[in-house]
Amino acid sequence: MLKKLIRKNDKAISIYLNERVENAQKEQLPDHIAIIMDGNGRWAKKRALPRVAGHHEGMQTVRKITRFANEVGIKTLTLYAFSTENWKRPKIEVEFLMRLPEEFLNSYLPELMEQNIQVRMMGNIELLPEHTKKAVTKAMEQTAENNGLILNFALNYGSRDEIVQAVKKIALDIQEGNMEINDITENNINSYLMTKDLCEPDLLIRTSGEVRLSNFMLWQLAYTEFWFTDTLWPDFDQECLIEAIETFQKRNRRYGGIKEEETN
Ligand code: V07
Repeated sequence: MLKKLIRKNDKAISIYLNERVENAQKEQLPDHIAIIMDGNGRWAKKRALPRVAGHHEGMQTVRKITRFANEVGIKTLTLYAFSTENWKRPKIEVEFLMRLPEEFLNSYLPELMEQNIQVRMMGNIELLPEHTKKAVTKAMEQTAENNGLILNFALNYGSRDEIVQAVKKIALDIQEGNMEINDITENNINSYLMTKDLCEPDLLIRTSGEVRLSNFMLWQLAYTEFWFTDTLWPDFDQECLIEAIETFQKRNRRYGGIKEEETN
């Protein structure tokens, strides 16, 4: 009897979610969603588990949310998986984290292919351990022809580092006579960033109650809508994502399609 009730309840929830997805799809969806996946350590602590258990659970959330974002019709999902600052964490935790891309891809690459998802990465790949680099490179190559959701992992990524690298490349191009100072424009700077082939994020989500950017996409987030939630990343689910999308759409509606900065 209890089982039946729970199942019924499950079904009610999924019908409700479906309806919300269908309604969201009738309006302008955010093309690009970027997420700072925070709260994995806190999730583990609450359960008296080691921090790495939280990271592992967070990886399952990545799978769930990627699949759902693709189903909803989001074009690009950027996930902040490892920052340039994260190297300061205990060695054992860093080593565990550096195994996650491999584990994720070993388990889920076939289903990413099935779902037509394209894996990309932004960040300094050179400084990653060889085994991590190999797994990510293989996934990027294998999925390069897929034309569904772009799943863009920020891995060993830091926005200031990205800007420093871009400025160096611009300086070099000027020094070598390929470019003049007057050629430096916003568009041109874009083309030197790690996001050069992507549109700018329309919606930024940060979980776990922190309200900071933590060196994430500082240039690209100039006009992005921000949505913060107290939910810890391992607890983040389809309903949370649809709520973020609905909030985004409500704000868009309030502008009447005209972005504030365009009315100034
Ligand atoms: C990581 C799980 C999610 C919460 C945040 C920290 C821990 C998936 C990946 C990944 C990265 C590249 C790739 C495929 C999967 C990942 C790290 C940490 C370092 F090609 N989750 N996840 N990478 N966490």
